[in-house]
Amino acid sequence: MMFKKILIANRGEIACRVIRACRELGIRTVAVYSDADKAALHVRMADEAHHIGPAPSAESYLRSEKILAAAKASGADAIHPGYGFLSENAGFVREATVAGITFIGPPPEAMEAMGGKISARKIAIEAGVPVVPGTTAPLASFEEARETAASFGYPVMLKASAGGGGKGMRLVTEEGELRSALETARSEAAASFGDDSVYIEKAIVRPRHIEIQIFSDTHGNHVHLGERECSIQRRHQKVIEEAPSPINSAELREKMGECAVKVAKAVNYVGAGTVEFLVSDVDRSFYFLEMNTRLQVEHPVTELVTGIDLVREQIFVAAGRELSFTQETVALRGHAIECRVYAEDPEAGFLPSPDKITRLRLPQGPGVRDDGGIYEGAEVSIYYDPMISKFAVYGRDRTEAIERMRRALLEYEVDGIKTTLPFFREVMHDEAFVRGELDTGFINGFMERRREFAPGRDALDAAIIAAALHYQNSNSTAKAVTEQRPQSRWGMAGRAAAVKGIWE
Ligand code: MV4
Repeated sequence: MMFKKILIANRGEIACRVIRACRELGIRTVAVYSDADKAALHVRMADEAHHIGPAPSAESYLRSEKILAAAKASGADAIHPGYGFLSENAGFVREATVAGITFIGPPPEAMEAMGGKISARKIAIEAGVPVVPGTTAPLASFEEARETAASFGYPVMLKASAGGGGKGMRLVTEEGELRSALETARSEAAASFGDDSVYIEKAIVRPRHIEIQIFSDTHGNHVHLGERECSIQRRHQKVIEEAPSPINSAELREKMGECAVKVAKAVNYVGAGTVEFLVSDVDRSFYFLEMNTRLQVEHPVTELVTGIDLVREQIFVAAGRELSFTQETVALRGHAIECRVYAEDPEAGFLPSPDKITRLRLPQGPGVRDDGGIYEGAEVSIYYDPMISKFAVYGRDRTEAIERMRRALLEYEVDGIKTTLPFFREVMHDEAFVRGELDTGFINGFMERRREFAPGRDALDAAIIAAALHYQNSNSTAKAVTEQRPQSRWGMAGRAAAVKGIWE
């Protein structure tokens, strides 16, 4: 059995990514779109497209009845949810199943088991997987919080049971702060999730965020595909991801992989999933954090180092096939780095920069991959996540990958909107990044180093003029680089300096 037509219940780059996999398999594709997305790339790429309502996602991409109506009208036999929107909505999975349409993803029971943080912690503990020391029930009182915190010592972390994305999360460094922190966490949790239950954990100081990709089929096979290092985040949004993690040894990978598979087995998982861990930089002990029951944004880095097309595999698994690989045949090779390109201005505190893309030139050559959802002339909408593309490189080792990313980022040209590209050009030259010293405090540290070492206005002007003069008469490919409109003074000097080898 193979699907003839798949509806993609999403937009942007991930909708395009899924359409590509379907096309390779000869499966027809159905796009859905809101008023804001009439001219979007995913609509242009799909075989057919159905309008599902106004621009706000609450009135379009989040409306299960509209998506299901489009699926029925088009005769789709399966739905791929992408990530976000309805991808982790168990009710939607049940509605699709009742309508006789296959949901490409895990069973709703597995989603629900992992949906609540406390429930997920309990399952991990029962499966023999290490979790951060803490409570496995919501806190009943301040007294309970005080006693638990005292039993494993400060700092501690208060988290919303219904939580996610750092909302309702509070770091408490001493007992004096506990009472007010508990109140804030509760009211934030109530406001965000309509549920004020909060639990407590020992805080891991400046942890690494490392996650394991797992894959399961309907025949009881569960395999892990190694880790991704996702420590470089801003406001709980990942910004740069890589595979493998610069700190991971084969030994640690095997241990973490085994634990991830235990969690997957415990919930009878099916399809692609990710088990997140916090890893202590002190002794490399690791702790289960949560499981994401969907394909993740950063899946390309795993694809690059395993050679496995995760979306193709998702479709096969949903159609009932056995996994095309076993734990023994999965081999990790080389190193991949991904930068999430956002329509945001790094010079203005990463303020969204929605507008028309007037120029787009993508990097080419060895080892590059761009998963984009835009084109030259497209409008970036204010209504959705401002991520316009994911740019990834592959190298035989981390050094080659970094050098390739530096080179490719100089080729990447976007005009009309501000992007995070100039920021990435600088990070790729940051000493701590190059050494692989990554933790969840990386961006703050980077921004501090940047302020400290920022050249003055005169020095910048001199560097820009010198670089421009130097390349004006040269035939070097770098000429094109200096001709680009600088997106920031720093970015321009960064490019000039990188091209001149000042930072080498
Ligand atoms: C933690 C932690 C330290 N100790 N839990 C942030 C979002 C949520 N998924 C869990 N998070 C954290 N939980 C304990 N016990 C530190 C974080 C954290 C973090 C984790 C991953 C990536 C970036 C982060 C940034 C700040 C805090």
